[in-house]
Amino acid sequence: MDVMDVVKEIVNLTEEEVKNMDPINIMLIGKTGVGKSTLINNIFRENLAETGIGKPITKHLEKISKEGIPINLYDTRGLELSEKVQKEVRDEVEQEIFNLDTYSSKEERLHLIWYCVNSGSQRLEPFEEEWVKDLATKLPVVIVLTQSLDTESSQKFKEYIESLELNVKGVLMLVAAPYRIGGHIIPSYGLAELVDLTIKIIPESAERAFINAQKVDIMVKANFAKKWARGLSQKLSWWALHQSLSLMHQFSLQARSQ
Ligand SMILES: Nc1nc2c(ncn2[C@@H]2O[C@H](COP(=O)(O)OP(=O)(O)OP(=O)(O)O)[C@@H](O)[C@H]2O)c(=O)[nH]1
Ligand SMILES: [Mg+2]
Repeated sequence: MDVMDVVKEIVNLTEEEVKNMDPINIMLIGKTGVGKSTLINNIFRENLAETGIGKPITKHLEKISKEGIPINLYDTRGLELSEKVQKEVRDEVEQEIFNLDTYSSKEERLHLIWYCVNSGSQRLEPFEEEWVKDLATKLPVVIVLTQSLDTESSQKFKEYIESLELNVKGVLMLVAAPYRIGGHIIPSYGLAELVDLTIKIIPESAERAFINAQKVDIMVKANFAKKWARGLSQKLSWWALHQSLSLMHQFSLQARSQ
């Protein structure tokens, strides 16, 4: 089923309503080669990721959208094993999450994260475990087990990840694009389920974004008050200086006249 059909079916919307729907903003994170761009291409049913159509945000981040589909996907790339690169990517991603949460308009605010892990690797690195836990305190996270060709071992991996209690909204197995192995074709599956779960999470996420926006509003006001107070104190000290100078002047005049 097409993603648009899933969106329409779940939310029960007409074409017109979908057009006017605020987009769902999702960030994809995961190690190099797990299949994030493949997932994006298959969500949009077009080769959009890595064709230069995305809007570059930073060195490792790109925003990918398609006319008529109310979903914006932020694709990260190059999360390699090197600790230096990992830190660089993580810093960029964290900064962008903060920026989108703090400075962007309501339509641009992030709703959730798809953290992608290759099922075949059967491994979630310690740095990923720690990062996912941290991300889950900021936004709803769905762990996407990509390239889940062997459903039996993928299911075991899924259960293992669930047992880690990372506070994520779900762990989902999928194959984003059909695989050709020898003469066989393994069909894709799981895309509609991912969109379905995502849309169910959105109301909670929108509420969180609203609360964050309020927090930000308070923060902005507090900052403004701080700046204003600082300006005032500068004025006050200027005023105090002025007063003491004029007092000194008066004293010296008095002293001279005595
Ligand atoms: N057939 C098939 N191939 C896949 C799938 N997922 C990933 N691959 C293959 O795995 C390779 C890497 O996938 P990408 O989607 O480029 O990985 P990525 O996560 O975007 O990697 P970076 O951009 O480097 O971070 C590609 O050659 C894909 O063809 C899938 O669901 N089906
Ligand atoms: Mg990619």
